[in-house]
Amino acid sequence: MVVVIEERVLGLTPVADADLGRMLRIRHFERALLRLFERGQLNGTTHTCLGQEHVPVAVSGLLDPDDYVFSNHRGHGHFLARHDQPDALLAEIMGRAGAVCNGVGGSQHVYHGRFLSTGVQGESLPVAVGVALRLKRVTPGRLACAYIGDGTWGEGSVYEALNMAQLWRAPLLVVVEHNGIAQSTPTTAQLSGSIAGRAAGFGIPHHRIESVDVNVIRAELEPLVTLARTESRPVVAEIAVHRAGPHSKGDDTRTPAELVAAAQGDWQPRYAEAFPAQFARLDEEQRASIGRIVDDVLIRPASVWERS
Ligand SMILES: Cc1ncc(C[n+]2csc(CCOP(=O)(O)OP(=O)(O)O)c2C)c(N)n1
Repeated sequence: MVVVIEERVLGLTPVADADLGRMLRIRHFERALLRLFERGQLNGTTHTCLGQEHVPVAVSGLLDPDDYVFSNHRGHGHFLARHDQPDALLAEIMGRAGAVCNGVGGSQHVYHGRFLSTGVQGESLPVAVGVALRLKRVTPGRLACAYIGDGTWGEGSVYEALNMAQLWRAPLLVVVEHNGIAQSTPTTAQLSGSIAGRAAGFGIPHHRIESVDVNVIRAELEPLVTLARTESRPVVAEIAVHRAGPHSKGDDTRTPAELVAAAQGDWQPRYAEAFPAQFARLDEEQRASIGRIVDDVLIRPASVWERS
């Protein structure tokens, strides 16, 4: 399918309220988490997806309710783009009543419906291949979508999984959020060749997307998703993003120049400039909504894990 998007404001196409609202909802959720940490109201660790919120919003618009989603350590946006339950996710991260996994999974290990995340790099892909094969047999046309970072291409399990996925024609959509850094290691210092070349080594179709425009990303992804569904095969979508926040909380090792470049690549100020009235309205709506959710979750009792 060829999608032509002509109307642009400051390089961005007009965005639906539902998409921009969800991107801002995730942004305010992540900011709230960092504030809670600063105040000592959140324990453990967390990795926010600041700067990358538009990717799962674009991807989720192409997913079917029966598809599976596999997420990683930076997974709040992946979850919130799929399930609009910020209260249940915040309760999970804080170990409060109403937590999506009774508070035993925390930020990185969430299992809900057809969503599964793991903090162990490279752990999800082999599982996603197995689930994709099951989907192929039982409900043809459905797929497993797995989000991984560029740094995770250093894990051997990624290659074992891609090998079997291609050999067995598993309907697998691998979404690579390429932010150019893995914790504190620049990708240029740890990845030889390219992700495109590595996918090609297995004969797996690959497409790299440079835009921060949610409509453009979705339009460029759509043919790949269709290929995975109709021909039952793995595909790799690599999306260039900027990590607008630290790796986890206060651990940003990038130089001032690199931080400026990351801020300039962030979708948020660009949407604010291109669509000021729409942005201001939705931003205020989501800021207030997440604020109410935080206040509500903060006064909840501790979650209780009941074995079933
Ligand atoms: C097997 C394994 N090794 C190391 C870590 C520690 N760790 C967590 S995130 C991360 C970097 C991941 O980089 P990337 O895949 O590019 O994702 P990003 O953090 O940039 O989103 C590392 C080394 C881990 N979680 N799992």
